[in-house]
Amino acid sequence: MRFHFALTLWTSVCQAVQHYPAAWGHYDLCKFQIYTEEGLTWDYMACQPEAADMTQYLKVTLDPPNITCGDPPETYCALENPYMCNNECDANTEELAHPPKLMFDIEGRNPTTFWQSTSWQKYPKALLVNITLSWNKTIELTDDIVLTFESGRPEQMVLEKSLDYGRTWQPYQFYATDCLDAFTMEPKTVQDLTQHTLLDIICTEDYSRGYVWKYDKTVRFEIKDRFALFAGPRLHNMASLYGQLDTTKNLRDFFTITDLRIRLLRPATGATMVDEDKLTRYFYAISDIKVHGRCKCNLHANSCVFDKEKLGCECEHNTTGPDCGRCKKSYQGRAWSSGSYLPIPKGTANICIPNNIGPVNCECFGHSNRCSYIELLNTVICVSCKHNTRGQHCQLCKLGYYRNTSAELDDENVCIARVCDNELLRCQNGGVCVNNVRCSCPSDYSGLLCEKSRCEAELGGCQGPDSGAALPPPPLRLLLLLLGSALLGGASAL
Ligand SMILES: [Ca+2]
Repeated sequence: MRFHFALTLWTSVCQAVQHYPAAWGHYDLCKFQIYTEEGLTWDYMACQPEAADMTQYLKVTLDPPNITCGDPPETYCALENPYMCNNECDANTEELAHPPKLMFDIEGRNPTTFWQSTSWQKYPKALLVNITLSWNKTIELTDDIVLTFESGRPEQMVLEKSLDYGRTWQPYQFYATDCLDAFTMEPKTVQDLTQHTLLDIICTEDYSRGYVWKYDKTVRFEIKDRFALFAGPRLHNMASLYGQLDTTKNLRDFFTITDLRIRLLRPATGATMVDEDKLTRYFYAISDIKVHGRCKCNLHANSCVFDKEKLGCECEHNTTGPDCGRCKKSYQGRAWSSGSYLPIPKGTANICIPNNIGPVNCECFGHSNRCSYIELLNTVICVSCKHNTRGQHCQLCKLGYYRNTSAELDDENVCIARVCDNELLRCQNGGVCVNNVRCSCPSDYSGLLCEKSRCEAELGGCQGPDSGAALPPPPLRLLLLLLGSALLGGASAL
């Protein structure tokens, strides 16, 4: 079953401006057709599947396997009233059975449907139940995990996660009526966390205390409060969160799971003493589990399919694998890389490129930092060349602009508008305009419009007729000086 609409191909018909759908900030599009001077081509973007109710795609396992009530049939008493014992459980009667699947059906109608465990008949041996939810696929959590208990919230519980399909487990959060007593941990709440301690594992008493369970039945793992540490209280600045997720692997991994495990360690008792005569008062019952998230596709897919009981990304950008975690066989021209949320809002696709294209850099002489792979031509071209350039590597000048021969290819002024004409932009000092592209200057002048005298450019000035030539060469000057001195001496003697 497909839970995200298929990629919509949207063709731009406007040549001058690239149009993108309004929702581009959500990374919901993997590629987009644009019009370049090379024709219609793809522009690639980072993309991810829409978040969804992930409980539709999981496998649930209970340990011990026979912990569900009703085999043989049992009668339970109410926790708040030990004399009200009309709760029947019979695994073989549909109306009285409480199988695990009732934790994931649609709630909101009466009566509430729930899974229920056997009672604490083996007291004082602990009533331990592990509920494992497996997706067989990495998923990224996008909202709070919420468990609804119909039996009173457990007095001790641990929520755990796995990132390797259940091989290893890490705690997500501890829950207890008394954190110090149960786990030797100081009680904390999610509000105590900061950006720096966001990854700390805490024990909270917020969801275990009190006996008013009829009105407060939920146990929560607060994903959104943690997001809010970066994105603000109403998650209005998701850009900040995406930026952090992009650059901090630990943060990204924190919200990523393949499995969840709910370890129920002690049921609600509603008192400090356990009523050993009425152990049928104590059990676990869960009516609903909410897990909201999206398939992790490394920003290379915008849809995820559930086929043959298995989730898989519909990979784009020439990637493959359940998480789009590698390049297709014939697209290994450079190392695989995850897409990036940056720069916001479109991100970077980091597509895989063909093997036979050789080492391809997005080489655009500094006039663009974006490239696009054209499958038809099996080549990579620069997209959106700036500074009046164009071409596969932005190495040519746009129509109406000319190559400035005095500038290097990576110079911002490499392409300049018409240099000279015979009306407004006349070549000076006798220069002649050649094809409007350059002035052909007389030998004494240089510059774009022959406006510079070569004398000015040379150090020490020019040897012109009005300057140095006024003085005779040094030996003749010395002779004249001596003659003058002799004449002046003679005159004074007269
Ligand atoms: Ca239910």
